[in-house]
Amino acid sequence: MPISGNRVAIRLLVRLLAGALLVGKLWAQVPSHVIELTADRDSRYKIAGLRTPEITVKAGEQVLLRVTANRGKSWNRDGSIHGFSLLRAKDRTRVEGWDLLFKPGKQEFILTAPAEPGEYVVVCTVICSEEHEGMHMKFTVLP
Ligand SMILES: [Cu+2]
Repeated sequence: MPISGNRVAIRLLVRLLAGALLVGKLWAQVPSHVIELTADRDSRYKIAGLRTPEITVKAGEQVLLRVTANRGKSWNRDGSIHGFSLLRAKDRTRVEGWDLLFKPGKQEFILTAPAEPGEYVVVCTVICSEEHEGMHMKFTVLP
């Protein structure tokens, strides 16, 4: 009796430790730089507290992009209602890994900032209304 009781206790302990390790691992993967963005129904990016939305990151850092997307007047067949594509300001070329599509509601992306400091621009890639062309914002990468 005491032996099987010990076994149960040990099994429980092992499970608890495994659970704690898993939680620790997941926690470690969550970047500390969190960007809260709204891609809104009026074809505008919005960031709370900023009159003109703008994102600033450090070169190569991990960021968590937390997005709330609200449907505009039109959207893609696949259900994407806004896009988010990062371009180099100097030549408008796309940055790999930063071509995102948003579905209605909340969603999160873990992204790695460009290695090269400089000026970038975010543009919407979904024709979300007649105002779509105006859906862009400044994005700065600091050294
Ligand atoms: Cu758009």
